[in-house]
Amino acid sequence: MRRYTLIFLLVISVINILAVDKNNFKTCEQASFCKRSRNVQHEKSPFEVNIDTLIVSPNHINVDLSNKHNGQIFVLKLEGIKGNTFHFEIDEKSPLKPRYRVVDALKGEPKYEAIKVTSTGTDITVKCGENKAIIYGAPFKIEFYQNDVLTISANSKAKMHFEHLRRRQDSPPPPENENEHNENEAPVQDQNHEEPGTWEENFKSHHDVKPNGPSAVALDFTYHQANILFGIPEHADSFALKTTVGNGDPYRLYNLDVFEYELNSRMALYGSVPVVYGHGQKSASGIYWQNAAETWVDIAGTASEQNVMESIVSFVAGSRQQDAPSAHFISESGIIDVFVMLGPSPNDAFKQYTALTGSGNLPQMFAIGYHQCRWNYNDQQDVMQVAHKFDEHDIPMDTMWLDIEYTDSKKYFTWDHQKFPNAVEMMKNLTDMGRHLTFIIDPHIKRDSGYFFHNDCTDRGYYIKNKDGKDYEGWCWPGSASYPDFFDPEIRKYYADQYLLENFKENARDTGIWNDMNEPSVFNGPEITMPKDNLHYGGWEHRDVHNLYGQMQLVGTFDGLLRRAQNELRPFILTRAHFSGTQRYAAVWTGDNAAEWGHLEASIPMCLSLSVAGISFCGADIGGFFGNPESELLYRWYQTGAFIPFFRAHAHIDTKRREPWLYPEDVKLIIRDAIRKRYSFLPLWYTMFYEHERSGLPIMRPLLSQYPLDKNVYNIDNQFMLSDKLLIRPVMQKGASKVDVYFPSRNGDKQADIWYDIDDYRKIERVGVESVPVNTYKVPVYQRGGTIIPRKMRIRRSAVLMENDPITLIVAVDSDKRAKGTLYLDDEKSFAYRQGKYLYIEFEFKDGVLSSQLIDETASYTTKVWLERVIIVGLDKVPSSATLRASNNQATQVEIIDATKTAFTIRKPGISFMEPTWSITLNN
Ligand code: NBV
Repeated sequence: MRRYTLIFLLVISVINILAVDKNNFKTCEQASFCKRSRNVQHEKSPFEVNIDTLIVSPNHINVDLSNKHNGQIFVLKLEGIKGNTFHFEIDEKSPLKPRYRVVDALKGEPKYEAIKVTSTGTDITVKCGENKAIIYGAPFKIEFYQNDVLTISANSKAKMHFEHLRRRQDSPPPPENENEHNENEAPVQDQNHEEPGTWEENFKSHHDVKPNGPSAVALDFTYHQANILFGIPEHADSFALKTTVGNGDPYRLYNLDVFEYELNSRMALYGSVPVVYGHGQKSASGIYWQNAAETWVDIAGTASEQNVMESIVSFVAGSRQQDAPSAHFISESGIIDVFVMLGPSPNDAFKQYTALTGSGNLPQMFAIGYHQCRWNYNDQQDVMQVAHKFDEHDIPMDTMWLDIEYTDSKKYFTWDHQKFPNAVEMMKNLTDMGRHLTFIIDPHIKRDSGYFFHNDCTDRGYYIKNKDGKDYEGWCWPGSASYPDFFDPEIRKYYADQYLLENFKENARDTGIWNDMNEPSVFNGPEITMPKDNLHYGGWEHRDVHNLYGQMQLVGTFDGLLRRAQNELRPFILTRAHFSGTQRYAAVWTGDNAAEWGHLEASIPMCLSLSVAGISFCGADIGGFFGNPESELLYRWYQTGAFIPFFRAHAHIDTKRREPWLYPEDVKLIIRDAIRKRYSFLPLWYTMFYEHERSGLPIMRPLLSQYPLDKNVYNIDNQFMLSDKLLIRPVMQKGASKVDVYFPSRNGDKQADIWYDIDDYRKIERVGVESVPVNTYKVPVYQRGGTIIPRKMRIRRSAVLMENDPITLIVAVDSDKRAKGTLYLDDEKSFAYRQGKYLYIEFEFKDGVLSSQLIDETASYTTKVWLERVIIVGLDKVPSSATLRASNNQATQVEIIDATKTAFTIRKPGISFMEPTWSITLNN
């Protein structure tokens, strides 16, 4: 009997190892503000506009709103922003104390635009450019029109909820004069009927004292032109959001360290970006809900969840019209602070979001190469051996990574000298190989009286405080730990200083930094994070700022790395926690996934959601963090990861070593091929990263960005585009010998683009699904006809060493036999490009001539890079030769080689990319 019990317990524990413990995390029912706000049900919103209070300014209006149920007064401010965007805020008119407003998410002050205001009776119309917002007075709602098309409305479902700050009935009476400004306070008798959890809340053994009482804000948005909604990373779920109303919990945004996270889940994960886009055939739009407190988003009416029965019933009833999709945002505190982005195309909406929150900085070239990580590389020798093995097996690799075990007892900014007696020499050896090192620095600080960082933070009062004003103590890797308050500029400065070489001597000016556990993760805290009643700089509760904490650490790290190299090198940082604006500081990875096929598949919708939310530099642990990937899973993961912006293999400390050469030779060769393919596309990647910084458009894109009219692409999660050039359909099923690839339509009907398989230039010109055979090496990737892609075909040990290598251009023509493309070149590491030290080149192929010219004529850069070959794909005839003309018009004949039915090569034009203009004419 006992034996069976033991086996049973063992089985249960194994099952547990593979699944998230949901009991550690709240449901909406258990988060009292979510429960209260989600249940708000009004036939008619109690909020009304007090039109007499309207004040019109050149860029904005202000007007009071009142809640007819309790007499509370609020102020609505609405303003126009250049580029089809509106912003509005709703706050209490006379709050008991100020409510939190998010800092640092926006990249700066938005560019406001003049408005024209008319008002009739109770309603107000605010015109801005071609767009307008109509504010309806009673009941209150706002409609946003893009060029006269109703695109988004706010509060049309009457879900607006605003819990004004109030005093608790049993609290001591306030000092006499304090009440003077608050004549609008709620009648206290209401409080007798308040739900449990309103004034204090328990979760497991944790008690939240809620000194400010209820403070939730909520509002619904309807996307009138949309069929699907997407956004709100980070969730391990489909790209298109599912209907949650009447169907489980809303999506949750609360930065959390979720151990062994589950797929197809709306549970919160490490990051939160509160932006929801809507898309339909007519237009796309978005709502950015700027709030850093715990937030839930309830979704209704999305096509992905359209119930078949429901459609039959509405068809029979004669109304085929489905309700437009809607998103109901619910946050625990703060104000209502909303940006309405009116598109009208998906790419317009993505750009509107990055115009507000910024785009990612162009990384150094090494950072877009391949990263080799595991928890942990044991010592200095191990690191160097692995680096050398990559050379031995002829596999490129740019960065070795060190996880927490390199430190002296998890004290960051120190090294374990037993294992790493000479870290500086190790870094130098890597640099000599053309490689880099990235190491981890977590935010928890070991409470150890022999640790300078802890002593400084204690002496100077740099730690986050608990509700009683004492240094908060939690439990994390080092044992008892405290957390610096990165919201305080002085503390950030101190923290940034720790990265400087004069302070941290065993560091180098170009190491990358990995900020992990920055949700923050607290092993013994409520929901594995920090208590909400903890206190920050400015007296704000942790409740108000939680989702921003990790980002404020990044602000410090970024500043430190900049100053470490005298502002000469672009910092490379990887972060786990993220929020709106994180892209300005760091790359993001999707945390602790598992060595399972489902997790490989999930990496695509997860990175797509991050990409449209501004965070283009995204990736997932190659191979899966937990567990041991079988060979096939590992190589399929490498093949997928090679086409995803951040390309890093990583593994849990308890997993078997999995460097490529530890697998059978044939598997190693497939992995090598995938990594080498990545390196051959580095010039394209680098150009895409530059263009992302410049335009704000994502690098990795959902198909709807290029094919907005094709409804079939709206729910595709296993294909994506890189820029507007490549279509990727990775192989993500075990044992697959073929995969279905969907070739999208340009007009929502039969109009196809031409595609060329990047491996053999096979041409595909169709709309619909094609079953493509795949062998172990095959990754179905297609270049869109009409594009020109730069590649480098001489693969070296690292990206850094390929700097001066020549370029191959792949010209893939469209149905008019034309194509266009770009190439960006600079020193691949410094900020000199911001002073005009770069070349940004445009290529055009038309009427049998390939020409090159500078996009930015004032920029210049001295480079050794030259044109090695041009492969022209999709022409019917092979020319006899080609003539190259440089800017001085001197003509040289160049040879045509390797002609097949679909492609031929112009051999060695040999022209330098410093040549401002040149052309190659095909001769018949
Ligand atoms: O630092 C150890 C790990 C790290 O390898 C991983 O990538 C992070 O997501 N870290 C989390 C802490 C604990 C994981 C169980």
